[in-house]
Amino acid sequence: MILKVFFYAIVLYLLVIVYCHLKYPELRWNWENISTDKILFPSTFIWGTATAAHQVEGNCVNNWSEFEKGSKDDGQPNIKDNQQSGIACDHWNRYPEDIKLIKELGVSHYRFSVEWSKIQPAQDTFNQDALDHYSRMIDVLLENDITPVLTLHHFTHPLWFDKLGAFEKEENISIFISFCEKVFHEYSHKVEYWCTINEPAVVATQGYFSGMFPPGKKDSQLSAEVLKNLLDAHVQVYHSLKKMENGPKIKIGLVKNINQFEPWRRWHILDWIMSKAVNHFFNSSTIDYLRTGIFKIRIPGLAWIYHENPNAVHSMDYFGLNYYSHNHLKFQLSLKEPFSMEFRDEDIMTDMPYTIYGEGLYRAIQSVSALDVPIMITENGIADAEDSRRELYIKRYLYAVSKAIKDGYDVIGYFYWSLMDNFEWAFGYDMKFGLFSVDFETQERSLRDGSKAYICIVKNEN
Ligand code: GCO
Repeated sequence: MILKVFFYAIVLYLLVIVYCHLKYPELRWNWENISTDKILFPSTFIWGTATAAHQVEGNCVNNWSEFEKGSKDDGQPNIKDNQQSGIACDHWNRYPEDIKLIKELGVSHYRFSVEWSKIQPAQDTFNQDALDHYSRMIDVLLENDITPVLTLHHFTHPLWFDKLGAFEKEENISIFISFCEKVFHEYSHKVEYWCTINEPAVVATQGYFSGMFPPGKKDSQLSAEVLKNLLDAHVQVYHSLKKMENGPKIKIGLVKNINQFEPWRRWHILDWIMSKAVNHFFNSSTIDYLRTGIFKIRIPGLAWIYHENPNAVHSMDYFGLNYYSHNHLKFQLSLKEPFSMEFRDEDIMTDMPYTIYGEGLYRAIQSVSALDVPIMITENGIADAEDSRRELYIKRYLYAVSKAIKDGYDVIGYFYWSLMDNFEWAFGYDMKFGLFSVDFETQERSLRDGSKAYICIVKNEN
């Protein structure tokens, strides 16, 4: 009898593993046999580059600048080596010369974010100088035939909003909506593309699960609630801006980072369960919410939430997809850290803790195509201080985009992250994502060799 049960258990285990293995393959292309030298794109394809206010402007006083001064429970600084964003790339003052750099790339679009704490330094005060600043910057972009793509929330918010509990509290969403309406009122006659919130799942998981981002909390249920509130905030911003003057003709999207979580050992059921649970939290809960209007996270012992918002369906004119890489998770017996991240020897690392995986961008496009709206790649790029892998990265990932278009996916544009080296959040200035390197002593910018691959593809000279 025992033998029989044991036998059936083994068969069942094998069946489940084979099913998972076939249903969720880890796509791998044979790059040896693929030519990435001549990649073609439709003539209407949008080419751009991206930054975010806190990472480039300098002198921001917000939830991040506060966090940069602090340390974790174990005494480690919140930011690597206690770095602080400070004056960053001084983009606030140097934007005219930076726009010349954008021109040099040959791209037609620039994605940037406005800094909420500068525009609304107190709950009852809008700073006209800050509003005029962005207005001028938009004008200079337009004079240079660069189309502005404006992000309303890119990780940062004012300290007064933080003190109110930020997106931990559903009732604070309306405060964010008023800010968005103000900004939309100012610029909607000259900005055609808008991004509501950048990477809600990153804000929620890094801020409230891993504690790597402000407010540095580790509370998985709260993390799920913050994600729900951020997504609801996106939906409400979308519908309220759409009702405003210029709303109907403006394109508004949510920006979401897709990062696939894969089992390290494809025969190990616990690695599968781990990776499925993290994928569910980080990726599919958001996509399902936007598709069905139902937000649910059901991970026993971790987070349990069910919420309906029918307005989430049709709450975007395009989907902003940020994609960098995937991660392999290996189960480990520890409540504190139930998995570790592993890397295969044959994979090429970036300077960030992830590998070069161009196939993943193709897979990400496939998965978000379920939403049935045009897809804009709002971020993709490599941290590569030595500049030894940038060209390879650009060619592989853009090959994946061109293949997706050839296969019928509606990808309308691509923004390289980032225009120039900048403050890479918890990693400080160590990560060099820039097409242009920045000497932070002199603020001098120089084009990296590896970036020329991007220029060639943009100009169709590859
Ligand atoms: C994010 C942000 C960017 C990052 C970039 C590189 O994904 O964290 O949108 O601000 O700098 O992704 O990590």
